[in-house]
Amino acid sequence: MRDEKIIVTGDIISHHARTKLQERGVEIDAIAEIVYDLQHPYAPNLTMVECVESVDAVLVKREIQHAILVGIELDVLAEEGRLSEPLLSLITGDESLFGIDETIALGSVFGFGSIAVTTFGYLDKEKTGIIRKLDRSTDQVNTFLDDLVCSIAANASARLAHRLRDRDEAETKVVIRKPEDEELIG
Ligand SMILES: [Ca+2]
Repeated sequence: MRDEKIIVTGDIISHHARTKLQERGVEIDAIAEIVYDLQHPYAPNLTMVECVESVDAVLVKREIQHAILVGIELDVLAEEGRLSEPLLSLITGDESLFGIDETIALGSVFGFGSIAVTTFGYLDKEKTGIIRKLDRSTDQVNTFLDDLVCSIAANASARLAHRLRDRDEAETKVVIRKPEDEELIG
């Protein structure tokens, strides 16, 4: 037991979560590309900058950062053989009935509403872009990481969908309001 309690600030957690993703080969742009592919059919004017911004906003959430730290730590410990059996074999073998990798990632999806939950399910099944690359990698253990990326992308995509709808509605309101304004002038 430690005598002194170390206070871990949000800055430290955020920095570590981002660094860990990068160390494991996951760049923000690669997640943003998945978000772009998901949202572009509904928003033809969507830019990659908006997708990157949405991924960044998701990575600010403490719940996501914690999930990233726990998941990647377990992947790395398994890779280095530093877990006890049978957990070690369950993680290194990416045992399909294990399910804790999905549970941790799914836990951080609920904060972004039902669209995020369904998108997570879709990405987990389709494994697009970097998710497929992680899933097929033989260089490192990505049992937790592939699900974490599904979660980040699903959250960023859902967040963007809500924002784009808000923006559309705000624009429509201006159009609707116009005749009223003109009447008032008269
Ligand atoms: Ca997995």
